[in-house]
Amino acid sequence: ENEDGDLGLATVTAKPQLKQPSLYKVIMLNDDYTPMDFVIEILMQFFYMDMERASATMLAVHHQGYAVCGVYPKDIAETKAAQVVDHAREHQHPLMCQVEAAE
Ligand code: TYC
Repeated sequence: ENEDGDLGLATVTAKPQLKQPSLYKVIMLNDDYTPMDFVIEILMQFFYMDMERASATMLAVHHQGYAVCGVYPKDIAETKAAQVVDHAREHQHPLMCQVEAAE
């Protein structure tokens, strides 16, 4: 018999309640100026999409106003969004990303 009594394994395997959502969406926003090819290249470079998926995602943003590019732990999502925006600014494009809790 252990000191947890009959709770046994349940005591040591129970997950603590999370204070923050664990996953965050990186959302790309539409604008009127960023070239379509540039957006496709970003989706391939930063989100590891193949050309077909990158093209479809770019068109979803273009037509719906936004699309989810990926879901990551918070720090990775924020880093990716910042890298995308920095890259766009280096090329004088107004492309914007948002990070939002996934659940
Ligand atoms: N709307 C842009 C254009 O017509 C293309 C575009 C797509 C811009 C996706 C941003 O996140 C974006 N050139």
